[in-house]
Amino acid sequence: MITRAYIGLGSNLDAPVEQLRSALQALDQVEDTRLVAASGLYTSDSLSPGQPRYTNAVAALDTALPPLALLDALQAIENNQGRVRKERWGPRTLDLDILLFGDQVLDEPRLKVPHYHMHARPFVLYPLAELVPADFRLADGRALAQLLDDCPFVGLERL
Ligand code: ROI
Repeated sequence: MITRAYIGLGSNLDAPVEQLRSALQALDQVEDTRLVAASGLYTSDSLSPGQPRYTNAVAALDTALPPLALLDALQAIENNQGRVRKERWGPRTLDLDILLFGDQVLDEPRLKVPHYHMHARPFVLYPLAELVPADFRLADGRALAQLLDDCPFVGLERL
């Protein structure tokens, strides 16, 4: 079975734009997985004060992997691109989050889908909106158009 998954990409260290470009290539090379589309790149201030600005994007993948195997593959890409986990919300060379995994709702210790914070993050919602139809709904039924209405395009710059 093939599942359409949406991945949030973020970086605020070591040439973020290059980090995201490499990550998109790496996503296309994950086993049993194909990169279907990528949004434009967006920059915004960090939600945690005192960090460099972030560059973010969203990618659509088709994958035959189950969700936790995809998560393992994403963490391998993060590690490969020099991610060092220090503080929880600290700056990072690369952050890859599974935002949506088909129509699945998952609440597991390692993986909650739809991603818990995505509804409040313009740097996730606006790039996602580039990749899906206007009437798109998250797996839990929330309409993307409503989330966008509630989350103004503030502080976001499309490169
Ligand atoms: N802020 C922005 N703008 N983009 C991110 O990807 C991001 N990621 C984070 C925190 C520190 C919450 N802030 C962010 O983890």
